[in-house]
Amino acid sequence: MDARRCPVALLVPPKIVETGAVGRPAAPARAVTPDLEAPPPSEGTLPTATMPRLTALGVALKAVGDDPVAHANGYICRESFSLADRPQSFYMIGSMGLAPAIALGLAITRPARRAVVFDGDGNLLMNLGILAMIAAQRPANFLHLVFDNEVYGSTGNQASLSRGVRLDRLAAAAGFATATAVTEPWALESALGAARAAPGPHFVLAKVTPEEAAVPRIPYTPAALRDRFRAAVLGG
Ligand SMILES: Cc1ncc(C[n+]2csc(CCOP(=O)(O)OP(=O)(O)O)c2C)c(N)n1
Ligand SMILES: [Mg+2]
Repeated sequence: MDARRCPVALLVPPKIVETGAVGRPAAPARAVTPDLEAPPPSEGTLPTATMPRLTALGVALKAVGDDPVAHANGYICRESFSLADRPQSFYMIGSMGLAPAIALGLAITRPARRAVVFDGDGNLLMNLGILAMIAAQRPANFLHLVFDNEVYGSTGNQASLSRGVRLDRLAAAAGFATATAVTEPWALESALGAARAAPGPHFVLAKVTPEEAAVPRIPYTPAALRDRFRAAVLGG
């Protein structure tokens, strides 16, 4: 690049890049990479999660009915797609942190309908300011559900800061109408039922295991996803 003074593209096959792996043997696949020093557990630490994300997604998809859902990118999309693909599911491809902003725009422009976001801990941590934006806008029809597996699961389980930072408390401090943390499927179902019965914005933190289901990639192009989502939302 220096010699030719022009941009260079490097194509790196999967499983080559691992944070902190230089000079030492590769870590076993999918082990949690302790590359972040976990902050000391805050008061009121939640019980260890036992609920796989796929189970939590199944509960959530049932609870939201026909509501439009903006999904954070990565395996959240893929697992949701594998359980129930629907035109009112928008799967973010590539961009982290932006699903709640899409759902917020929808909530503001379509106040008669609910807007839901299925978010990830890593995604939310990349755009924490969105909590303040949602709280400031106070959309009564907004539901922010975070599947918190405490890792960047889609890229190999690098540890995220949600292990020691209660994301639900950040949402409560920002000014969400309600903020609940759950670790069990029944509690998730009940939290989502309560959220749908009262004005929001609501925040639900579902603590899930880093387990990943063997699921296919999203087969649609970003443009096709945009168009079918737009048609579903405008038609509903
Ligand atoms: C700006 C940016 N950085 C990194 C990535 C690669 N990436 C895709 S998904 C993902 C992990 C997302 O973590 P989380 O929201 O916790 O979801 P999980 O995979 O754990 O379900 C990462 C790092 C990306 N797509 N965009
Ligand atoms: Mg995660």
